[in-house]
Amino acid sequence: MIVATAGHVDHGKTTLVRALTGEDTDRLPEEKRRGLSIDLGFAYLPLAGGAPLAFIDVPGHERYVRNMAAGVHGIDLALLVVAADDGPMPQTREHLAILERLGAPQLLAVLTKVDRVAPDRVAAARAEIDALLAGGRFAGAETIALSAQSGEGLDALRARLVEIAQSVPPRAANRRFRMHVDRAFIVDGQGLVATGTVLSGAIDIGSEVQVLPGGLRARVRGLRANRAEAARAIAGQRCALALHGLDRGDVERGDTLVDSGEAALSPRIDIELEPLGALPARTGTVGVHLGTAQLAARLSRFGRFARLAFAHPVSTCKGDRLLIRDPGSHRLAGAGTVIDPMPPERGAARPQRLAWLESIAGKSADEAFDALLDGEPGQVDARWFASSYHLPPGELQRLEAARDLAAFTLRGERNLMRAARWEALCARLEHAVGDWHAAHVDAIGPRPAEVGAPLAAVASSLIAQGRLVREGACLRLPGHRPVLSPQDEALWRRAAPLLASGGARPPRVHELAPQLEMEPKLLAEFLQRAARAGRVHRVAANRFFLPETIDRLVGLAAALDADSAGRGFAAAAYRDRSELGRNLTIEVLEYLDQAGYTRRAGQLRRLRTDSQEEKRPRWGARTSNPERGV
Ligand SMILES: Nc1nc2c(ncn2[C@@H]2O[C@H](COP(=O)(O)OP(=O)(O)OP(=O)(O)O)[C@@H](O)[C@H]2O)c(=O)[nH]1
Ligand SMILES: [Mg+2]
Repeated sequence: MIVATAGHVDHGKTTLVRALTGEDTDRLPEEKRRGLSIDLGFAYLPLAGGAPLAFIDVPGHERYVRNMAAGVHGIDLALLVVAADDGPMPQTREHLAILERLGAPQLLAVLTKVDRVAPDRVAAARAEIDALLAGGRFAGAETIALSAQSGEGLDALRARLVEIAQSVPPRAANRRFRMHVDRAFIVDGQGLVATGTVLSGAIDIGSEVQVLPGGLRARVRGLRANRAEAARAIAGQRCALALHGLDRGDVERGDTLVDSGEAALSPRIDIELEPLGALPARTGTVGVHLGTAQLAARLSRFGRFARLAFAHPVSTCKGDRLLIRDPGSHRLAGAGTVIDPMPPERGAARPQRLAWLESIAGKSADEAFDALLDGEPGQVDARWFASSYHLPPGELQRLEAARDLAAFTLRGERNLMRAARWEALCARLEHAVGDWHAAHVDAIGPRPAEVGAPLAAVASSLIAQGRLVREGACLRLPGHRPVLSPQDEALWRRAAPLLASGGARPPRVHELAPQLEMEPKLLAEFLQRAARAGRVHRVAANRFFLPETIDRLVGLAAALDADSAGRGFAAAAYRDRSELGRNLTIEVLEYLDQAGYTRRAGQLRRLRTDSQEEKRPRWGARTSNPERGV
């Protein structure tokens, strides 16, 4: 069990820890000289047949309240120390507020220096403490009166601590290793040692850790858990890690150590906000206590929620508690709970976004997973989710296995959706394409935007399943063939051989028109209809190519690309190989670029390979950028 002291300066915190453990936690020369704690102190009380009690002694002076805040996250129990002669004082209140907000699970009040006062003052001070706690999270907490000087009451406190230690629930086992660093120092022969309270998971000698936010990685070469040499430290223990390969300055208080897996890291976080004092009405600069770090941030409020934007990335997890200070007065102005450790940059105030935050606020990983799947838009980014909750890989698998889900790729990330919902999206698109076919029998099929394709991934999935076919920029049902009117069909039978006879240089519209004894304008209109039906490709305003001709021209580009050893080919090389002549070469190459067969970079072109998993278009020009796709 980890126990932290709290309370006003000089009320006897350090003396109490010494009386319990025999250790003096005021080690700094300046602390000795001034008779005052400045930084955190650490001491242990061995218990027979169990883990020792680990004490974190905090300074009471108002100037060092940031050190206090760094010391009390991740503890199991707070000892709020109040001197009987003074009673509650300003930092008693401030520390209590911090403990309430940072989520200390339990609090025990300790009334010290009772040797200095008369018995009726002890009773009065008890009443003052009860009144102080009333209405807060620790209302009704027990007060133990004692004197660290005479030893009176110490046994009662010790016995109570042992009792509480036995009832402390084990920490959740389903999160990965994480520890905010509260001290880092060099030990001769060991190198850099970083200490902290293990918040979640476990860490072993030999494993790799990351130092966040910087991202340095190091191997654990030495380890202590609750000060004893050990092979492993687990959540709820004080831990010291000797980190191989790191040097002074590589790790500092405020950094976070995590295992080697992916962890949330972002210059902005979205929080649920609890206003306590002088908070900016809408936006403003604030001070933030986050883990053991002290940072400046820009606060933007959105009702119950707020965004904190930092100058550098921070690593948080969903559910992390933080404190907000007024940057001028340093007074506690608010508290927060992290809801999204990696929010998208834009759209923070959108109603959908706030509803989304609302749906997962205060929820466990399991609950939030369901809430996201059942909410809008009903999809969960798997990597975001696992990082936000710092889940081990098996946990996400467990969540997935317990539900009937469909997985798909969205903006390069694996996303999950309830299978029934996903199938409904697929069926809706399939039907929309069918309806479109019915309304446009002479056309290949709709562009995705014309049928309101909800997600690119829906169309891709249907294509992969063979339920839709991609034709250039269009979609069609596998069975759909565009039909021409009988007149157009008859005309096509005459026109197709003429187009074919021209090879790579089919006749232009005004050359073809006299051969077919037609007005060029009417012929152009007919060829447009044929293009819509996928019979020809419109390469330029007056030039239509048969699909097999396009295939040959693409083959030529592929051959030149293959010969270029990865550099790409020039238009002149294509002209020489195709013998198309300068102007037509440019027209053809521009068509190939625009249709997505080739990609132009400066004067050179390469064959596109990034969309190879997609079916190469055979009919119809691909006029949209395939990267944006459907
Ligand atoms: N008579 C009496 N004096 C005490 C008792 N406990 C602490 N003191 C004295 O009170 C003074 C302050 O004690 P500390 O333990 O340093 O107080 P602290 O709360 O750690 O102070 P900061 O760390 O600076 O906030 C010291 O001179 C102690 O000897 C007690 O139970 N009885
Ligand atoms: Mg002290």
